[in-house]
Amino acid sequence: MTPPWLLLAVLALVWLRAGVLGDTSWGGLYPRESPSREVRSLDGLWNFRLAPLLDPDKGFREHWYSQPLSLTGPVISMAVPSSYNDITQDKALRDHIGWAWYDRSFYVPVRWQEDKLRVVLRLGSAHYNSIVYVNGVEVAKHEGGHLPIMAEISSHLSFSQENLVTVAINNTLTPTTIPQGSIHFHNDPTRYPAGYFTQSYNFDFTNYAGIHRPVFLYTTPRIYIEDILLTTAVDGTSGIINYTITTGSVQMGPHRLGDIGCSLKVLNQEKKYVTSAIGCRGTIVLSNASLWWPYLMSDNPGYQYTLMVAVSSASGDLDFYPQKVGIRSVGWNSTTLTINGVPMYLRGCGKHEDADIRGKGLDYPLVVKDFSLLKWLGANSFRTSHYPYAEEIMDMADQEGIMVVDECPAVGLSGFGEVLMNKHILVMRELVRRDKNRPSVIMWSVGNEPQSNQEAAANYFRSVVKATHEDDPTRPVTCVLNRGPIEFAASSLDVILVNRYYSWYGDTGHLEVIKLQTITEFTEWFVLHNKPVMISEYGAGSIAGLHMDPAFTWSEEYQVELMLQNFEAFDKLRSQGFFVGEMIWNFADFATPQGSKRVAGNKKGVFTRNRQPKTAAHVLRWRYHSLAGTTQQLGNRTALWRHIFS
Ligand code: BDP
Repeated sequence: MTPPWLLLAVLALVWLRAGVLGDTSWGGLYPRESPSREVRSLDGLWNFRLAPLLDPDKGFREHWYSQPLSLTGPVISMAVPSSYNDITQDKALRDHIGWAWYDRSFYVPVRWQEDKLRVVLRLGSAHYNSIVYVNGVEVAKHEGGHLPIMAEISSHLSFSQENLVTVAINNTLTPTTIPQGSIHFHNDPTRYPAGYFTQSYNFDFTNYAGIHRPVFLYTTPRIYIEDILLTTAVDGTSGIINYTITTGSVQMGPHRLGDIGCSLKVLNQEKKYVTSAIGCRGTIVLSNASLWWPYLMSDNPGYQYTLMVAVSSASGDLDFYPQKVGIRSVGWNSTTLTINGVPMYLRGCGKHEDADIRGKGLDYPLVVKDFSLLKWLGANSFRTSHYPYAEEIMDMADQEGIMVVDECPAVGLSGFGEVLMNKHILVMRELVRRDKNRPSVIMWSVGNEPQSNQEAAANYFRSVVKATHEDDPTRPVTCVLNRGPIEFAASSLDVILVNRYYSWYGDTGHLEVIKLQTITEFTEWFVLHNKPVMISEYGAGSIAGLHMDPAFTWSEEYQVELMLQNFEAFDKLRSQGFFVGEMIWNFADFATPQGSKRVAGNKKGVFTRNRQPKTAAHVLRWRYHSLAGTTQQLGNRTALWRHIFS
């Protein structure tokens, strides 16, 4: 029997093995093709094996990464991207805690070697902790489940034979991971088998694990565009783009690098030439610019130009990268948020990356469906509750004009020690660096529902918010709160977002108290903090198809009546001038761990997990289109809803 202390030690050891943040905290520009760059997908079916629950270190001890996994034991096929949990009938796979191993082989063209290209391997994300090997050599380590992992692998490749990429992933959460979790050993041999342990965490969504986002190989020349930083502003009818291009280079051997020059061409949405600029840093002013506007705020929302960025050197290398830019300004003061100088009211949803079978794996049909539904609702925004979403989703938000509150994975934090804080700052830095150029991102959220009634939260959040502002002074920073108006985190924030479940978690069944309680509390938040306030979560669970009248908890009627009461409160708060938005919880039903408080998942969706509307979705659609002044666009059924709401 393995004694629990030994298991603990082993877990700690494997944890340490992959535990340093920072190595690969820059995921690089998203892989895009250009005249100088090739992109190849490594998505598909990989080989897969779990490490034994009670011998988590086995794969490292036996060097599973140094040869194909199929040679060191049994493997199954695993879809990439996808979570591994719900793919098979195997409970052990669904509930696994610890290391999981993936591998696949691939070829690279000899031409890449002949052309002396730099080859990069990039995973959009892998949850939570990952180590990546190419041909048996460790090329990257990354902590954190929702941000990219990048490694330059040129010197590890074989151009004449098959190559092997192996990824080891560990989903264990600890008190110093973001988000936090803990492992519990159950040592009573009369009640639990030897070595028995469980994992708990302070959030309700399933801690899905796996290679969740696309895996790419891409090439660049040896002198390449490393990063591009854009900020934009609006001056009358002119659009201003400030840009900084950072270049990188790999070993040039005996050759001198020479001076590196940058240039860029601005193309409009029809890909027609608009203007150009020279220099690695500068400002471009476009007269009569087409601005980036949110959905339903313009006839052409989500307008983006393309900057074709180029770098060159005396040795002749040339790299190109097509970088989109949406010109817009975001402003805020003590009562208002503005976009292009116009006050904005956020009408949206808290979401999850979540669907059956694939869990949190990126799924293009789902991405298109979700944006179609957001637009059908008349929503102009969502929050990436409770972690950064896939870049492919963020691309859609940019393109469709859907504003995003971009949240890091710090959900339900407590403790607020220095180790946690430093990691939190690094995660924010990674997130800001990834999403800094996105017009859709109008606010950063450093977390959701921290236990910030603890005094230690004051300094902690001051530091995290300060670091975020240092990296990006152009957007407001928030943290989603739920403790009560006297919160230690609140004073550092630019905008106050609050989650509140009147008549659901408190006064359950008493819909009549919602209006009074909501107006009282949100007014208090404003009075105490003198900052714009919005509700970032409210809602009720409903089982699709369960109808009860008078309204009863879990029925569709209860969910709808709760919404209608909230709407009355929101309208009143809005009229007082400081209330800047409403986001319902949740866009769709989503998976949660097994438990006695959830019926096969969290059912607060206005859509089912399969993205079919509950009655709530129709009501929300009416509300959002009314707020946008676009109910006349709703087609024939408008008459029905107008009738219901009149
Ligand atoms: C909120 C959390 C959210 C939960 C929700 C709920 O922010 O993640 O899903 O409660 O209980 O407190 O439905």
